[in-house]
Amino acid sequence: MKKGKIVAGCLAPHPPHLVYAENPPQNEPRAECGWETLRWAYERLRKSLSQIEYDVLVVHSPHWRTQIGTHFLGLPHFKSLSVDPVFPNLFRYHYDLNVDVELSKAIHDEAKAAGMQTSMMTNKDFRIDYGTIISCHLTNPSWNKPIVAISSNGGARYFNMDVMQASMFELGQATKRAIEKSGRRAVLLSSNSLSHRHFVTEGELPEDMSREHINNHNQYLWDMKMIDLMKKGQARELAETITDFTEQAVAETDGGSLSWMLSAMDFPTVQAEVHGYGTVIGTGNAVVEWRL
Ligand code: 2X7
Ligand code: FE2
Repeated sequence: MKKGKIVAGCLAPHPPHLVYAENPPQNEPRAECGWETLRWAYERLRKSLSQIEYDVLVVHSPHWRTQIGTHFLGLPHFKSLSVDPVFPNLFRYHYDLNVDVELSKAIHDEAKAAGMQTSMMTNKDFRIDYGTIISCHLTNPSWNKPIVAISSNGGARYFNMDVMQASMFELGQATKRAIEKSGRRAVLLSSNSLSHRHFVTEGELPEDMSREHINNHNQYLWDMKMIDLMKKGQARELAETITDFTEQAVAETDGGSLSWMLSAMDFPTVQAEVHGYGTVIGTGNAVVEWRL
């Protein structure tokens, strides 16, 4: 079997607003535009990924949060309705997706062999979280490739942020080993915003862009610091800064998705392509691609 490879890693944030504003047939609510800087950033990411061949999207999501260990989707097909609990007015999405169970199980087995707590999710009625769905939809709206979905872990609250991040670095290495053995060409998705303080009220028209701006300047400066490290190819420094960033910017890296992905890519020195940055209800979001 040929050796598998991670061909790209993408920071792929999942504000439900972005799917809402795209008006795909799967989503019930209708919008009149909104959040173009980020939607056009995703357009650029899709164009870039269309130039490479890959077999599977492997996504790690902060909204599938398991308290004990790491879980993996373990059935070939899931179909249901996903409703965002905070923004049901924006996201009621009918999904119908396929899972690369062989690769999912292979990553599970590698992580287990490395001493991690793991479990395969084989409940056919399991509701896929909106983080997974949105990052995959915006990266590949045709859903013509299978996915592997990996849960994030609540260890940052139960132990502390450094402990959780360290375990995600291990999970990243296990993911890399499994992909290499599998023969697959994989694109990784870290499904998270950067700074994550959001406003607690919404205008009557959610897509009224005259209201949209970063929650506060501190959050913005932290986002720029992290993006600068990505652009300079300093993934190791990024990983070393991630605990301070997460705690001081209340960042959505608290699920470990970005740490998992940086580690799986072996902390690349390649300069990342920043396709765009924008805010959603005050949170900071960047669409970024590491082409390996
Ligand atoms: O889950 C989210 C998010 N990460 C960012 C912005 C707004 C809503 O939901
Ligand atoms: Fe989120």
